[in-house]
Amino acid sequence: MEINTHKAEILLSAVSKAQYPQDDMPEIALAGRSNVGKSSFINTLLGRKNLARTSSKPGKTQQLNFYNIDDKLRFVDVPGYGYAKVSKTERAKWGKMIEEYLTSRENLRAVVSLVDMRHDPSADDVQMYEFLKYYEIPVIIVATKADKIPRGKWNKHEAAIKRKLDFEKSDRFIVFSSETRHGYDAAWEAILDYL
Ligand SMILES: Nc1nc2c(ncn2[C@@H]2O[C@H](COP(=O)(O)OP(=O)(O)OP(=O)(O)O)[C@@H](O)[C@H]2O)c(=O)[nH]1
Ligand SMILES: [Mg+2]
Repeated sequence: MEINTHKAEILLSAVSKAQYPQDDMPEIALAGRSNVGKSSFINTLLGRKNLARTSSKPGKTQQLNFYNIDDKLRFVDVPGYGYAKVSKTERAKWGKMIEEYLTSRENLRAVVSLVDMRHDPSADDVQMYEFLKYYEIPVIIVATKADKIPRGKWNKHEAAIKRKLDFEKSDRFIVFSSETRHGYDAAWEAILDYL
């Protein structure tokens, strides 16, 4: 499939099913801890500086943001989990919103699940991976912020993440950096494979 990655725009933001776009365009969702780099990943893949809002303040993305890419696919930026300063009520609302999208959205082709390459996956990261496995949603693990680790240590970090996740060999694992754009081609290739 030929995609003009520069032809991208935010389509809409949604908090519930009734607000999702009503068509059958394939969607790729981005999930991960708050501040892990989901919005940066989207911007990098689209060659844009700030289409998806990024912030050093975690918890910035509060809704499901749908991005239309060349009328061929959509990215869905999902609010990050594990942000401590959110109330219990907020967290429950968040959980319901994500669950509703992930378990019922027919357009969904795969989830790009981002983890911070510098650290072992958190309990939330592991839970997300298990959740996706349980619902048989194809998953692409993207280990981001690779620029913050010396190359000589990449293999060690990758192995540690895979071990902690109980990573399935048939899934894709991509080492990524929004700073250096390392992993750009591999990420697009993995995404297009699921469309
Ligand atoms: N060095 C480095 N910094 C990154 C990378 N990706 C993201 N960041 C930085 O990490 C911070 C958070 O990035 P975002 O893309 O806003 O993270 P997010 O996952 O969308 O966060 P929420 O919307 O709060 O869930 C920003 O300061 C980014 O510049 C990366 O690959 N390398
Ligand atoms: Mg974000």
